[in-house]
Amino acid sequence: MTATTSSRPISLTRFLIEEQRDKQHINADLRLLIEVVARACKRIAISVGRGALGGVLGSAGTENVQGEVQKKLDVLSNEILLEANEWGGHLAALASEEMDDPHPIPHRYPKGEYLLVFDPLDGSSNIDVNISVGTIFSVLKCPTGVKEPDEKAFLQPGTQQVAAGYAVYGSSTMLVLTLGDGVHAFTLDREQGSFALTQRNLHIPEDTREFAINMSNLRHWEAPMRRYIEELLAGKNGPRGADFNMRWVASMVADVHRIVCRGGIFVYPLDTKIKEKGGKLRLLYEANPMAFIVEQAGGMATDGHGRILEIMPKSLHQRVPVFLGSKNEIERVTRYHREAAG
Ligand code: AHM
Ligand code: MG
Repeated sequence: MTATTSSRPISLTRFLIEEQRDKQHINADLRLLIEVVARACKRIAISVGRGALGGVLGSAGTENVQGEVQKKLDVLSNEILLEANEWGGHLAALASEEMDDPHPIPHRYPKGEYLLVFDPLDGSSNIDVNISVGTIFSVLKCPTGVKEPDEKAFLQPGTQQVAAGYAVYGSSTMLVLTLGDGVHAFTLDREQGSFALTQRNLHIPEDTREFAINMSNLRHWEAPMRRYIEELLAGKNGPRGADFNMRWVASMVADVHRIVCRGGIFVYPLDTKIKEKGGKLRLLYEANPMAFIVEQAGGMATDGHGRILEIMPKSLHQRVPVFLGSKNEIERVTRYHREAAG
């Protein structure tokens, strides 16, 4: 039997047009924004996929605002996202992990009502060893009346996000997206050059026996964190009465993607090494978009005490502890922290 039109997967373009036309869930500018980000992610996927042949592995010899050595692919991915998003007229400004300050829209182009903030290539330490990396993005509205958005315009709690997503450059390239109405996954069809909808309404189970954490920091953690993990490690004979499994890719995108697909928790808690900085992961372009996605998929995301999405940001590159994934485990580990705080 020949395939009918209706059996073909829905393209990202068609999905977005239906969100706009049938559900009136997004407007034309937000649709364009998502399409442009997806197109940029395709270009990044090509560069990542070329690996050593593209001459893009290794360090760029520069540092970002956070004092981290930038990889060539960090810089390239940032440029790809900037260039793709500057001229469409859908954005008021952009900000990124790789730039000290927000990037204004050049005066020669029209400006739109949205702000885009992103981590162009998350999991940089994995680039040179052919392990999954990704792009994370968050979309906010530019505050009314602000013509030249500066850092202040971006300092909005995660509850204000109108869209968020990530692309994971793994064995296949996927785009996972929320527009505030569930979480949907698209797979890049390399022959067609377009993203096709492969799963609607991803759901994170409430219970899990799988956790993701950098265990090498155990001795630096705070007491409630140690208590929680030690209980998991005690397995069947411990207080939890069950064996737990551990997975740690060290690419937030890949670790969160696993959780969005089959449940689990991802935790990057405070430890004595990073206490002064407030945490490891950045609120605006790592924690917030992932928290939005996880909540939309039925999971939970906290900073160990309260909901990540309700944190009022104080600076563009602010860091926070991150606890996200299957609800019942995140509730428990958050409770341990709250109890310890008294
Ligand atoms: P990056 O944005 O510079 O890549 O840093 C963030 C990454 C996350 O992807 C990952 O979860 C974490 O840092 C890994 O940390 P660690 O080096 O402790 O394993
Ligand atoms: Mg990152």
